[in-house]
Amino acid sequence: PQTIYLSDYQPFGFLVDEVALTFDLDPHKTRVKSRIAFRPNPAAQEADFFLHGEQLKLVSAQIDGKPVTPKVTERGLTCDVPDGPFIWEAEVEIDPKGNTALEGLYMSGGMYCTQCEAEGFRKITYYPDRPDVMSVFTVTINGPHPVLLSNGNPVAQGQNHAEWHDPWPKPAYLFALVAGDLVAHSDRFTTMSGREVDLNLYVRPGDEGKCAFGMEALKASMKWDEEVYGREYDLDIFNIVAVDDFNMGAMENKGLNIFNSAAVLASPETSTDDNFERIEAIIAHEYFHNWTGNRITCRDWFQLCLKEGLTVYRDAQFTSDMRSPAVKRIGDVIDLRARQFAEDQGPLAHPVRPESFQEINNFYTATVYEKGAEVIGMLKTLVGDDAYAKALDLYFERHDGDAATIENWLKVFEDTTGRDLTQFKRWYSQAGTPRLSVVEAWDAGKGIFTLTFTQHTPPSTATLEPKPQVLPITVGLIGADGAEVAPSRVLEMTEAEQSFTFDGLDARPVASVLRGFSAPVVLDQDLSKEERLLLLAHDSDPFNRWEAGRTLARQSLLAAITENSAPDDAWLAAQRAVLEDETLEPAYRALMLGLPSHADLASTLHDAGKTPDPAAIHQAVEATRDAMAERFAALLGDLYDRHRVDAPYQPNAAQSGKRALTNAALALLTRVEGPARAQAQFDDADNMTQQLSALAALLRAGQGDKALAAFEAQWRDDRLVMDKWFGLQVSQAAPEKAAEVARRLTQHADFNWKNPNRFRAVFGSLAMHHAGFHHESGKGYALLADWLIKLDPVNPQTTARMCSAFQTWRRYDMARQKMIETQLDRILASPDLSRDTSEMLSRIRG
Ligand code: DPP
Ligand code: ZN
Repeated sequence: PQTIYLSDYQPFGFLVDEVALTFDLDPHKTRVKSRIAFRPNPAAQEADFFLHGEQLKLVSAQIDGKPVTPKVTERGLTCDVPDGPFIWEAEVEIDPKGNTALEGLYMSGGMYCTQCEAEGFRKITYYPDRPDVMSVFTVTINGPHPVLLSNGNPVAQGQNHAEWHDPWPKPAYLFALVAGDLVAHSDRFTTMSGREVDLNLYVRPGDEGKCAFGMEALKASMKWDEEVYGREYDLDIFNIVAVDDFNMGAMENKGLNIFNSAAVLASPETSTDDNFERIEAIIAHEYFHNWTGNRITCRDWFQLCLKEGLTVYRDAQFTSDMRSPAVKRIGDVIDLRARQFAEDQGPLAHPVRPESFQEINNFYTATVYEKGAEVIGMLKTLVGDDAYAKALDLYFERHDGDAATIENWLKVFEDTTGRDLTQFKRWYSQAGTPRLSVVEAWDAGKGIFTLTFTQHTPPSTATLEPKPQVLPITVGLIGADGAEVAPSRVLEMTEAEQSFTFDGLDARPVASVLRGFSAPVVLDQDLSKEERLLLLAHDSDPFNRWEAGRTLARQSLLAAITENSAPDDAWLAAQRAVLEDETLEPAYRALMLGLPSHADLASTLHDAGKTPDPAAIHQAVEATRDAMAERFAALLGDLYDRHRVDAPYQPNAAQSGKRALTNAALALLTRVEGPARAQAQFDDADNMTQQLSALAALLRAGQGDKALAAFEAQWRDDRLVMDKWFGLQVSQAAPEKAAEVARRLTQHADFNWKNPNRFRAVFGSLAMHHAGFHHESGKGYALLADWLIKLDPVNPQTTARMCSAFQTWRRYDMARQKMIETQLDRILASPDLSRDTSEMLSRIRG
């Protein structure tokens, strides 16, 4: 396969002034007519007329009305064209129903829908399918469906016919079309300048009752973007469509967002609190793309982080404003460490702005998205809130309508602040997670406290010789009595080693370093246990307070794994004090009851030069949870009773927090009390959060068979709830049974493996079940490999994504490595392996 390089970028030889598309819909023989006005691009060197096109049947082509015979290959076509402006017309035939890859125009549950990012438009018609080619689109749709949608504003609606016009020039990846028998949940929004916007959430009949929350989230997002970023919506209509078969979460097509139904449909009976929060965030994310992604798009796919990092950062700000900032930040860091650190420290490591790829779909990664967002957060910390706001205003003013680059983005910060961001730019070009260590010195005579930091990024194939990066390190100092003696201050580290002093101190303080997780690094701070206990009890920074608890938990668990020791008493006592503190929000205390994941522990052991044993990790975590349950039993019972929600269900932060705490308590209590409480909660539940938490506790206790059957009988017709039913059985299985449970579920009549949500419910859960997936039998590896081989010809994108389950394989013992290697080679040997999967596996295998 061909490798594409950032350094090879060339503008396209032609500009597109206008695109008119006509669709005559048919499940197997859809006809697409295109009429495209091209003219030579004065900024381009080369003028080869190459149009992308894949899996298209070319029916006819004309230039300026005269038939032409282009040279057609598997990847596109070339044609001789006139010197000046000309009109290209083509008619192609495509097969939406045969399109199982879910890229381009395809069918899902009887409806037509599209997914064009990154390179799906070329499966719809011949076109320069690259984000820097922007044009105004007019779309005509003919087909026997009550709802016919495309981008922009509706210009004509008739029986089985619709025309749409999008006045905003856009790249082809933002094109969308939907047709089907859909119902709308409608509302209106008045923008800050008084523009009336029609809002519709289209769903399949039967799902009308799951729209209200998504609509409220959309209106809240529209208002927030006006208030916080001054960004107003720019069309008369905004449509969202829910689709069952979708490779990703959702897609920000101009004026017509298409969502995986799991990322938009919500009701108290069928969705958990976590689902509600995620839906709110994804609605916001896609809406925010209207400015950061659509009005200002990317010059090429290497700049993906320009829109994704910024939009993830913006949706995190939104969630913080809607809910609890501390809880949101902690959740994001847990996720960053689990997914992005694993990626950055393994064979798939790549910079936030990659420099080469074979298949761009493989770069919709935690690094581009989540580390990309961290980079924005660091920039904001370094320049300050006011300068950030000014820089963003300039960005929107200067680049509206552009296909922009990271250079453009950084330049607005340089121009507004006068800073030189040359070194900061390494965050975009270097792969790897920096290791930051800190040592302290205390000069009692002078009252000076010195922190000396050292940074080092381990080299990777992506970045052979990493150089020092700019690290904003937020630090506060705590006195022995727990009071803050120096408030948060941002230290700007630029060297490999650098010292910072704090003077005027009466006594040696304890340093609270990297508050708010101010940089995405691995921090090595040699604090004593007493110092960490002090931070856990008193740190005024809620993130670092939680972090102190997490570090103590990790240390206790590592001792349990390597020395078989009992859980640390002092840590448990300090944890109790936090749990009892009624001034702390319940959601925060629920997080305090969490433990580092098995994968986190495996990675920590690996970092310390030890080989992680998944079974030993599992045992240590179980023993620790048992100890917590026994020790805290009375307190947990009390928390469970005191924070039960009696009021009617609301998915808001306050109620969700209480449920998070009571359900964390329930999970532990079931260990010491048996299943009665969980069974009662299951029987009484009137919402999915309560029902599912109870079911999880019952399953873990080995007492879930009856509840599982009842749950299935109740929900068998609800696709999204059944995904939970499939997933939970795997995630709650004992390690030696997990692969067998997954295998049995693949034989269930409702295991529709071509649906990405269902496939992920089973195999995503298996891959996340550390002790189950890595069970010494190797059954987990073999089962996943069987199914990846089966899925690849049907849906390369989802297959390739699931391959990352193997990315940490070099951490484990030789026996496991051999078993995994055998499976990787078996997949690699399958005939006609997709470009997506073969790129992923070759990188993982190394
Ligand atoms: N651009 C989408 C998103 O991240 C993914 N296709 O919102
Ligand atoms: Zn996005």
